[in-house]
Amino acid sequence: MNNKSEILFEKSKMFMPGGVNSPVRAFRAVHRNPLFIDRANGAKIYDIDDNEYIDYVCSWGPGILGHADSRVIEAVKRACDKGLTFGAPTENEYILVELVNELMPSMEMIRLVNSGTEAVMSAIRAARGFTGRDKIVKFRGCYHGHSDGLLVKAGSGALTQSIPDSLGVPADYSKNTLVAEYNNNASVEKLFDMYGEDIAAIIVEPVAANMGVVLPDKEFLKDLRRIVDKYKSLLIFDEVITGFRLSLGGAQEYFGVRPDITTLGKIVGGGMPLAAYGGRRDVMDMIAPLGGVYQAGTLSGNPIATTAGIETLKILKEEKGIYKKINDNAVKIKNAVESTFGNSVCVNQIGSLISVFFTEKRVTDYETAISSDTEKYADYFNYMLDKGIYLAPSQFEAMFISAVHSDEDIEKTCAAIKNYKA
Ligand code: KE4
Repeated sequence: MNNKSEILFEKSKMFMPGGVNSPVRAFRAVHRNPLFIDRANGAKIYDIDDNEYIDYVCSWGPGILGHADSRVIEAVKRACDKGLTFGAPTENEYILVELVNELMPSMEMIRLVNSGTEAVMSAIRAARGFTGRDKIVKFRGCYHGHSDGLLVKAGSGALTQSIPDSLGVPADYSKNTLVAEYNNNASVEKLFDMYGEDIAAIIVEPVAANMGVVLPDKEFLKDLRRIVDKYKSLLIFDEVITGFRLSLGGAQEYFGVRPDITTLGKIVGGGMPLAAYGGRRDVMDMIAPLGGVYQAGTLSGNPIATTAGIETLKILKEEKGIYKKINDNAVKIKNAVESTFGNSVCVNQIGSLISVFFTEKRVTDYETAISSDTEKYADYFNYMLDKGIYLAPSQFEAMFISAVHSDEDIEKTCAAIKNYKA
């Protein structure tokens, strides 16, 4: 039963829009009220009615080590005893950015911020400040946080709620955001043929994960690099999801394509509100107090969040076997889904990212992603939830697998999938 969640949801709706602090959490796409979570440990989360679930949301990506990893928790507890925030430089910030640079050498200089949205907003401003150009290119179905100029044909919750272009964003803001089609370099070339001299940057999810998981075609990313070089524009990899997940060096290591700027979030903060942007030194030299691109933040790089990030990255660096384990588990789930549903679904999986699309088409872009039957997904979600398996409450999100999903968890998940009857 979920009585306590139901009661708390009714009360929460009185003081928070939709009773939540981020739209996708409201479970609206799956036609049920959300569960209020009391605690989590390892691969499990527990709602306030004390129901246990195997968690494949992992807080939308940060939870690569599983919930409440004791090493991270102990480090955070020790850091808390020294004070929560000073508004001044700390050694932790240096330790974290040095680690990020070691793992992602394209990030020659890095600024820490508090959310992926803030990282992307700042990266775009840096690109515009560096190039002196106003336009940016994004891809339909990709989501880069909720800053005004990027809420154009956005994915994730914007797609789930069917508001990919948000109210409240003045046309003046979005007119500089050009939209291309994912995996369609011709659509990018066309925009550059028309506006090339005024395009500051392309921003791309190197693996799209906000229209569900959509893999880049073999030459897609390399060709974006070619196009930006031709027009002296910049290439921004939004690695908020793929960073330290697709590999220790992220998608840029996995695909061997070097961006000019990278944005990070989620794993880099180890579950705390911490994100980052960074890249070419000549671009980042534009950032205040060095250059004329202003960006600031009261809690940026705070000692608690940097502690969680440092501990998380250190563990990932020391335990590289994690990647084979989480990737292999994703393949097991993919195989279970394909053997159950056959051609009635499209399963996109890369590394430990996986999405099940309820469509017979191959999902390679926004158009094919939205051909999915979201009602069938909702039915699948509810069936799995009733089996104690917590999936993303939206067709247009990813499943995330952690290092501590046990063989038993995966077997239980695959068994539930195999027993599903639409
Ligand atoms: P945040 O501002 O939510 O930390 O990060 C924004 C963001 C930027 N770039 C990418 C590629 C992202 O996936 C995100 C946020 N991801 C969503 C899940 N698809 C966050 C979940 C939510 O909005 O509640």
